[in-house]
Amino acid sequence: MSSTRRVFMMTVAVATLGIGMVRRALADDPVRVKLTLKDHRFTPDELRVPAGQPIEITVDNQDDKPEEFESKALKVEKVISGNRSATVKVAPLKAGRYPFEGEYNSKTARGVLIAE
Ligand SMILES: [Cu+2]
Repeated sequence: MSSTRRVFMMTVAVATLGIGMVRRALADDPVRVKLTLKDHRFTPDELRVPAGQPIEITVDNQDDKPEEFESKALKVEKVISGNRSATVKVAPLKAGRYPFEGEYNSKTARGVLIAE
């Protein structure tokens, strides 16, 4: 193999590797969504996210009282102090509906995450 051809092949190999890494970074990047909790209600109370990608849900608790963000379907549970926010990570989901609630006020603090 000529040295010119060898350099060319190496350049192609490095470029291909580079593209592969960028693709992987994009696929692994979490989809970030935000929920606001106020007067013990979530806004929005219905969230749509892509299936098959990790999700990060930030819950901004604008009430003075603590709340526990909980979803058995998503296997998350997190206490958030009053006037604080917290972020929970969710592994890539299959398409479907995943209800969540504020456990301390579950009559009003309810919502659903829809993966599609
Ligand atoms: Cu709980």
